[in-house]
Amino acid sequence: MPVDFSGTWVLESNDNFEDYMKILNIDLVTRKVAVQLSQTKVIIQDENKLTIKTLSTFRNYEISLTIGEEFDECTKGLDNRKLKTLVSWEGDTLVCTQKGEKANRGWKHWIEGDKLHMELYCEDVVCRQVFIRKK
Ligand code: YOG
Repeated sequence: MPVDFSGTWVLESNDNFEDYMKILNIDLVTRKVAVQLSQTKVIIQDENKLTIKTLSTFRNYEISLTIGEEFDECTKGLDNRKLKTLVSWEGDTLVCTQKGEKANRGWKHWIEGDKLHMELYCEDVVCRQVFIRKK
């Protein structure tokens, strides 16, 4: 296990989230609410199993997966698409590809000090989020 992402992480910056939501065809009213939200990631990592909860006052989203094994993801409550999702290690970075209707979709997570970094991408849009570890 290269790195342990387990912990509770609170959103500190959220760059370009609006464009990421636009490219996923999220409607204006929902975007206006979502862009204002604080998000908390609760990550449980156990060997090659991973649960990631993304929590907010508006909606929650949770995935559980085995690293290195493709699974069916449905982004229920987000853009409600069906994806073939694969999460794997690239060094100490967790890299996710989400095959589906939208090209070049996925995300990356890595840790620098007490910060959890995330890149969310879809087509030509990249959203960058930074979370701070909750003590
Ligand atoms: O995380 O894939 O950590 O699943 C991205 C929202 C906003 C709802 C959140 C609720 C994409 C309305 C998940 C925000 C925008 C906007 C809190 C990102 C879609 C709808 C849930 C993600 C991975 C990696 C784990």
